[in-house]
Parts: sequence; C-alpha cells; structure tokens
Amino acid sequence: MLNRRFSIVLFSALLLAVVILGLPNLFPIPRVAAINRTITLVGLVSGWNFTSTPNPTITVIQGDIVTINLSSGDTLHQFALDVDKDGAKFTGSCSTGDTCSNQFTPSTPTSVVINTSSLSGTYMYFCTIHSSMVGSFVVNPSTSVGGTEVPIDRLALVAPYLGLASALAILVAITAYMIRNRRKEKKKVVSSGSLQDGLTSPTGFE
Ligand SMILES: [Cu+2]
Repeated sequence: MLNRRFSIVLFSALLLAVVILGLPNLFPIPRVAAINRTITLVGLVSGWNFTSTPNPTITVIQGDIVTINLSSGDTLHQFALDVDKDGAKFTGSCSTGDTCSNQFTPSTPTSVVINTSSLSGTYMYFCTIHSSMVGSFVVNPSTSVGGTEVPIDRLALVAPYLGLASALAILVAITAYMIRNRRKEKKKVVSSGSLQDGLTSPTGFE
C-alpha cells in the first residue's frame, strides 16, 4: 500500500520536473522586435547639429522605423539619405534612389520617416544644398545588438526549477521511507507486546 503511494508521489514529482523542463519549449521567449526611433537634427550650414555634436553618426538596427525630425537654425536645407550609395549630391534637389525630406527653413520644420528593413551597412546622410552637412547613417544587422534573435541557454533557465523538483522528490522519498520504517517498528512493538501478553497474562500476577 505504502509502496504504491510512494510510487505515485515519485511519479508525480518526476512528471512535475518534466513539465517544468518542457515549459520553455511550450512558451518560447518572445524575440525582440524592431522599434520606432526618433532622431532630431538641426540644420546649420556649418553642419548638422553643429552647436552640439556636428554631423553625428546615426546608428540604428535593421527593421527600425526611424523618424528624423528636422529643423533649421539658419537657412534653407534638405535632408537626404544616400540609399543607393552613389555619393552625396549637393544639387539642391533629391537624387533618384535616395530618400529625402522636404526642404525646410527655420519657420517650416519637417520630418522624414526611414524604414530600415531593406537597408544594411553604412550610408551617408547629407543636406542636398550644403557640402559641409554630411554624416554617417549606420544600419546594424538585427542580431548584432540585441536585435531579433536572443540566444537562450535553456539549461540555465530550468536548472533552478530542476533542482527544486529534485529536492522535492528526494524529500518525498525520505519522508515516505521514514514513515514506512516507523510503521514497521510500530508493528514490531505491537506484535512483541501481544506475545508478552500471551505469555504473562495467564499467570495472573501482574
Ligand atoms: Cu543645408
């Protein structure tokens, strides 16, 4: 009877361990998605953001939707991203193959949205009017900086639960063993007591 109960408890503990082990597979950790980024650039003839960080390098992750807010600190500018990598063109208009904003002045700030899904590597961003306004736009692969794939050490994830389940199973086994032993001892005491009773009672000198 006790052995059967012990088997059931042990089986349950093992089942629990298996379930815990399987949980990460049933519910995989969600991957990090690309995000929306907002970048602010102030157009100045001497350089983008010249008063703080001139012509800053813009670094994003492939898949990011990048909104660049554009304002002017002096005169007319136009933001362009050299998507076709044919070099910066200072013609005052957007070249075919590039992504450009509208032209803007201090009184007409604007913005341009760049979808980086199909971009990869280093591009040049520039002002189509001023050759001093050129910077780098870097699109990193999604896996390089906490992008879409997260390596998972499943063993490390389940190890604490596995340890807990094992400890539980061992505890249950020890408890069951102790209970069984105690019952055996009780049975022994009872049976030896009965034997003594059988021997002494008939004399009537107790
Ligand atoms: Cu400009």
